[in-house]
Amino acid sequence: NETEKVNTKIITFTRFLTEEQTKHKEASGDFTLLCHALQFSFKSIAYYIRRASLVNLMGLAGSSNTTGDEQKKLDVISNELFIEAMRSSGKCALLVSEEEENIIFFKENSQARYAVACDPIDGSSNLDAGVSVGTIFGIHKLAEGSTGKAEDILKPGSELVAAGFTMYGASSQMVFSQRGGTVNGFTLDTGIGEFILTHPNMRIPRSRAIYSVNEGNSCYWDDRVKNYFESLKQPQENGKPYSARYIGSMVADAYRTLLYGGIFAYPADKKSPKGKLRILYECAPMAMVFENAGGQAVDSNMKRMLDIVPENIHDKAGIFMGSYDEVEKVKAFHKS
Ligand code: AHM
Ligand code: MG
Repeated sequence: NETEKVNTKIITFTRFLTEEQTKHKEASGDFTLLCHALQFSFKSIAYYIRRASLVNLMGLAGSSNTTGDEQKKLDVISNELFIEAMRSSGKCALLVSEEEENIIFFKENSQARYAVACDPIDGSSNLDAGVSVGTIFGIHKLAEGSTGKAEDILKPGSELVAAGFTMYGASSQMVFSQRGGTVNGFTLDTGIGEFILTHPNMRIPRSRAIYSVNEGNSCYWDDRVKNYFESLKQPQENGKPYSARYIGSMVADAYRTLLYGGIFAYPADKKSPKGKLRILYECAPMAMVFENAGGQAVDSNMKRMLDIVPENIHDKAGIFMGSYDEVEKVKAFHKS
């Protein structure tokens, strides 16, 4: 009959942000408020995903329920939640979403100084099977004097102010990093409705014999990519080949790679010469997280992912990211 031991010294994401803000004397609090709006959208999306099978949110948009109401697909709901959170924060001048063809300009937020790119539900083809999906986000600051234009978001990942993702799995995990800073992981405690700092200063293992790629595409790969993955399947120094792990949800594959190490790839190939994953809201935010955790991320030409400047908001790139030494190995293969 022992009384429950309660940890009263928990660091919530809110507290974390407040403490970060005090480190920057010049900070106005705008960034903190923008992040509060972000975490609200993650909590809401997590909530709707948890309830999905109960309230029939799964399946295609456009289907009707018994009362004839339009049922919305989860990725439509998540996109709308995200847009509304950014609009109402007052701190977001423009938003790029995977679900929107064009940039959304929030003209009413005339004092806003930030531009956000997001994929509200990445990996949504996994939703109906209850497999982990996630939201990916990147935050840029507007140029001095700008009130928001396309150039404010068509920037290389190296200029991101902050980036990260939330994975909606057995629990919801948020990974957050600021430019040049550490990577911190938070777990959503649904009881108190707060993201709690559970993974401070995340560091990706230097190497690990795990590869994560859609091998079904190997017939489209060029020889270098084929040979590289083939080499991983041969016994290594310890006599064992690499293990394959591929969920098909970038956020889930990336989260595992961040924790366990290894390599995640979606190479450019003959079918998708520019790759499949989008630079602004898939590749660049992940690249910043991986670099800040001690790993690396490059495109199919072995160019640093964070240096790639997209011309259009939905531009794609091939990607290889993961443990430092695993990416070094890919680069060496590319040269040979
Ligand atoms: P989506 O943004 O349409 O959900 O597509 C992105 C997803 C990533 O999460 C995942 O890494 C990749 O597509 C999987 O693609 P594939 O099914 O071709 O392996
Ligand atoms: Mg996506």
